[in-house]
Amino acid sequence: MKYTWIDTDAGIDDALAILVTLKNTQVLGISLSFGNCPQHMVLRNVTRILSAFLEQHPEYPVPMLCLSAAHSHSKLVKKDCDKADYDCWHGHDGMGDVPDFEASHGKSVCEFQLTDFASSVQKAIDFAKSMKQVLTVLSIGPLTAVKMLLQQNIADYNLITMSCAFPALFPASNSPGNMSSFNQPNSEHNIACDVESAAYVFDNAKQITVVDWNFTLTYYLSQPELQALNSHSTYLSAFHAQISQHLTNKLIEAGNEQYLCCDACAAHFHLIQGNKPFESQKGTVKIITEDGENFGQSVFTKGEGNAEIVVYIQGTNSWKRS
Ligand SMILES: [Ca+2]
Repeated sequence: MKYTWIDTDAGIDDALAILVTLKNTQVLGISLSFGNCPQHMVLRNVTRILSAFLEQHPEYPVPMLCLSAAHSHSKLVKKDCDKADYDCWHGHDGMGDVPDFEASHGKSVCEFQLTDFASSVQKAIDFAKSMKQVLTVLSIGPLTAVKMLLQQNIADYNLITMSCAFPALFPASNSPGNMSSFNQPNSEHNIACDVESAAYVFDNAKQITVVDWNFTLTYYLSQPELQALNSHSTYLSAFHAQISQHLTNKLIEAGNEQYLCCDACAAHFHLIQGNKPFESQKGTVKIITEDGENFGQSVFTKGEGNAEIVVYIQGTNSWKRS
C-alpha cells in the first residue's frame, strides 16, 4: 500500500489526479492551496471531488483536509491569483462550471472538518512510518505549501511535483512553458504562481522528483480514452464526465485532439514508481526569480543534486508516449 498526501489547487486536471490517487493508494490527507483558482474555491472543489469519491467508496478512510497556502509568498506575481483564471482551462469556479451536478443527481456534498496543515502532514508521515512505508507528498499546485513544510523541518517524505518546463529534455514537445498569456513565456504555471517559494523548495528539499510540463504534453489521453474513462455507469464517472467537459472543450478550441492530463501524469508516476520501469535525469534545478524575459524559468543542470526529472515511463493501455 502506498500512502499519499496531496497538495492541490484543483483544477480539473487536479481532480483526475486526486481521483486516481484515491483509487490506487491510501490518501491520508489533502491540503488546499491557491493557484488555478483562489483557495476558497479549491476548498469547495476538493470537497466535491472527495464527496463524489466517498459516495462510491464509502469504506475508504476519510482523508484529513486542511488549508495550506492562501496566497503567493513572492514579491512579484504576474498572474492575478485572487480570481479564477477562466482562460487557463478550468472555468469560473475552477472545476468546469457545473455547480448543480450533485443536486441534479439527488446527492449532497459532505462537510469535512479542517485540520491544521503542518501537524496533519507530520501525523501522516508518522502513520506511514508506523506501516513501514514512506509517505509521498504529491504537489500539484504552486510549491508554496511545500516551502511551508520545509521551513518547519517537515521533510521526511518522497516529494513529487508537477511543475517546471524543461524543453531541452523533451525535443518532441520542446515547450518553454504555459504562461505566455501572463507575459512569462518561459515559465510553468505552478512555478509562476510563486517563483520565490519554488526556488526555496528546489534549493532546500532533500529530494524532489519532477514531472514537468513537457512530460505532460507527451503523455495524454485520447478523446476515446477519456470517453471510456467517463462512460462507466457510476455516479463518480458521471461526475468526472461533467467536470472534464469544460477542459475538453477548451483543448479542442485550442486545436488539441488529446486530453492533456497535467497533474494526473504526476499522480500516474507516483502509482508506477517502484512498480514499473521509468527513466529520469538527476541534477539540480534553479528557478530564475529576477524579473525579465526568463522570470520563472526552471533551469536544469545534470549531475549530482537533489532533483530527478522524469523523462520516460513505461506506457500502459491508457497512457502512451507520443
Ligand atoms: Ca494543479
